[in-house]
Amino acid sequence: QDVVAFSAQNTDKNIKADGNSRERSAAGSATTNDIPTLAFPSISTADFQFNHEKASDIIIQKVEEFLDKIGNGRLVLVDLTSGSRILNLVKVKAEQKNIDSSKFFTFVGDITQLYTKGGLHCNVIANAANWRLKPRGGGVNAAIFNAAGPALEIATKEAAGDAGCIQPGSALTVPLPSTSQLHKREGVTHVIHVLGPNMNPQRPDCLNNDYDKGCKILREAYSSLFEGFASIVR
Ligand code: AR6
Repeated sequence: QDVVAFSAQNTDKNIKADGNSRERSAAGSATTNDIPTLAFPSISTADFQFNHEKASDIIIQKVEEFLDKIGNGRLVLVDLTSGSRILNLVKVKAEQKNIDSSKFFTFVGDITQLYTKGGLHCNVIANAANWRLKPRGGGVNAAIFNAAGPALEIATKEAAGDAGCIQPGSALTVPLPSTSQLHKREGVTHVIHVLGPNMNPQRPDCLNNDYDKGCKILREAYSSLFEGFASIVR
């Protein structure tokens, strides 16, 4: 994947950012950095090959549903590049729906370096996990486990208990020990693992293009994720 973290452009945009800017690139001030914030990747739309149009509709629908339930918290959809199709689809749809851009916005950057490289403090980050909650694989899952170090693996095992896995459509909130680099460096106190629907025949539980099931599971996945964040905020 083409990893473009934070460019100079991001900093410039931040300086110019106003209440109407849909894509924040750095949140900056001490005040905004105290706001409980969930950064989340677009679940299922890369390795799991879920349709982007459908996924973007679901993200918007679920964000609208949950914005009132997260108190003063914020939701931020993150992806690695400004050319991200899913990020741009969501950005346009959020504008069309007039969603409050101080409560929900998109952000370009690596979810494991949002604070140090982008100035955006997110106390909670979501992971697009695999069903065994294993650090391996690629994508955002590997990036988060790598950045967090072994503390996340241990805490994840503890939180998952005997089952040791999660079902598609569900989420697991894991408090991140203060020994983890991701906690120390980025101020991340919780990781919420989310398992989305899979349309990739090379991965377990492929739905073979059954989008009735797939959309239902993706909606459940975002509900579980946002409920997990709401519980942390409360
Ligand atoms: N920061 C921000 N966004 C990222 C990063 C990052 N470091 N890395 C990837 N993305 P994916 P899925 C974006 O494939 O489709 C894993 O191997 C990416 O551009 O990570 O749900 C797991 O183990 C895309 O928009 O997750 C599972 O087996 C989004 O994150 C499987 O892939 C999700 O891409 C899950 O597949």
